[in-house]
Amino acid sequence: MATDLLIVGAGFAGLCLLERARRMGWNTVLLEAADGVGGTWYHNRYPGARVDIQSLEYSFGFSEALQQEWQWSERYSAQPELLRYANHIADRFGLRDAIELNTRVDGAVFDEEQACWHVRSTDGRSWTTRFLAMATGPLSTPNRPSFKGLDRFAGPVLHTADWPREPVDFRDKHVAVIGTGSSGVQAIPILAREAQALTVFQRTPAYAVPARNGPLDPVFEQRVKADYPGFRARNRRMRVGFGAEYPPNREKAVEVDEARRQQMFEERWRYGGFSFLAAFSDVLTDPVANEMAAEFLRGKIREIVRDPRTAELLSPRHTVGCKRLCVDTGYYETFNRPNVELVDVGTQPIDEIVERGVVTGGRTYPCDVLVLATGFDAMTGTLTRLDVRGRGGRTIAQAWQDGPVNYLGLMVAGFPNLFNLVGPGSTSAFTTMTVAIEQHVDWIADCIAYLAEHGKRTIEPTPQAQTQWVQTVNEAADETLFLTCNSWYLGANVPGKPRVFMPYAAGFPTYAKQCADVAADGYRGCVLA
Ligand code: NA7
Repeated sequence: MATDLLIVGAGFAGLCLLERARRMGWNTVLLEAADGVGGTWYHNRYPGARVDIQSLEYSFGFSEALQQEWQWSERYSAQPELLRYANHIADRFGLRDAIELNTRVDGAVFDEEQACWHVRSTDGRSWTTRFLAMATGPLSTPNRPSFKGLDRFAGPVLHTADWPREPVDFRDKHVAVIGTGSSGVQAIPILAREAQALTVFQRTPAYAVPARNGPLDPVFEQRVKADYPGFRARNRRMRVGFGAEYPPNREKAVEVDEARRQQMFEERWRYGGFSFLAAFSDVLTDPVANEMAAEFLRGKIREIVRDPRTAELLSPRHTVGCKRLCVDTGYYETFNRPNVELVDVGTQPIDEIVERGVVTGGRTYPCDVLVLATGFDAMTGTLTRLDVRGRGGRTIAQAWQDGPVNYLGLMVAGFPNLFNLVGPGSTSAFTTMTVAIEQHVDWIADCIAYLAEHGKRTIEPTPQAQTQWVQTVNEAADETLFLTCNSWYLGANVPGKPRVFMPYAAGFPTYAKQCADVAADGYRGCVLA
């Protein structure tokens, strides 16, 4: 039997869409490759894995009962609690009977005659559905660099995004970590405490601002819960979908005196997390202001790290915020430990991995366990690996060979009735994920309902509307400093990937309004048939 909607992925986005589909009364199935729900929070079980947005903001607002009853224990929740939250949603809203676990989708074909999708899994099963929603996540395909000799390594090779379920014992082990993005920065302080010795291979140093994590303040929680809808609405008006409690400073760093600049940077450093980037309104747009913020952070590194050479190596030179800012707990402090060594692989890349070590700059660094904190083939990596074929048998990989093209980030020309959630062309990781997800879920649900009301079977964007949207996304990026470094936003972390800025950088309110206007205009830019 054909379903109304088939969702791929049981992460936060898939669960949220499934809950809505249930309420809409649609016959829906959700396919998930893993043996549990939770997506990102299922796979990223590395020590220290934790959300970098405050828990009260990184949570769903679609159900007042849910947001009232759920209790976060910390200001920034750790992975196990986030995984419990995903499972709670699946149970509380009775979603499990629509979810098929251990079911890896490997392809889908659009049937032009019947106007439906035929979806198949790796174990040979198939489904037919009117609408297909890819809730496969923007950060879900691990990036595993092809280091020479990696397969010869005698010990375990663990990727942060594909971490074993059983606890890993690092006692008496010499551990090597490659990568110092958000995952590495979270894992390194804990691995340093657990392992006998830790060697960190750093290609690009990271800017990190302390999370100031701790138990959730009950007074703050009470205040938020007294008016959760108002709290959500205020956050939705923020460019990034969070931070309304501690709004951006409207002053410009370049227009205030040195004392005021230091005071504001210091205040935000003390508050912690992403608020630092909002210390002044020009930090992310004016290179001079950005360098002031960068120098403040480098000053903190010099204060914290005792060995001047290590402090210098840890000091980034790129634009702050160009790569996602890391939100840490004791990261720089870790390099004061006698059992931790930092190795620069920015100037001299890793030559090879040998049976019991990593070779770079003519030296072999011994290790028993290798941790790859090397990130993701972000935003496009999961979809382009699937054999999803639209009109004329064209695959997403073909349509996106020069970079992702789409309309509003939600739909791709030639792929009718296919929706992509929180992927390229939408604000995605530039907005707190739960806010971005709920906006997409609302839009998709309204769209499907509209088609039913108007007796239409399919919707797809016109190539012209798509081209214009890609231009809009590029123009928004041109106004920022995000093009000045090699980030996963640009695909620059994966060799050979087209260098295209993928998220939409104009801010959540602008994006949400554009999506709403398109819908209000009867899905302007789309063909409804
Ligand atoms: P990131 O932020 O992409 O970080 C990956 C790290 O791995 C980064 O330091 C990379 O250096 C490094 N890397 C990647 N390939 C190599 C090779 N070949 N050699 C040495 N070092 C390498 O991924 P994360 O998992 O930390 O975080 C991803 C997002 O998840 C994060 O932004 C949050 O949104 C949550 P590079 O900087 O590319 O020089």
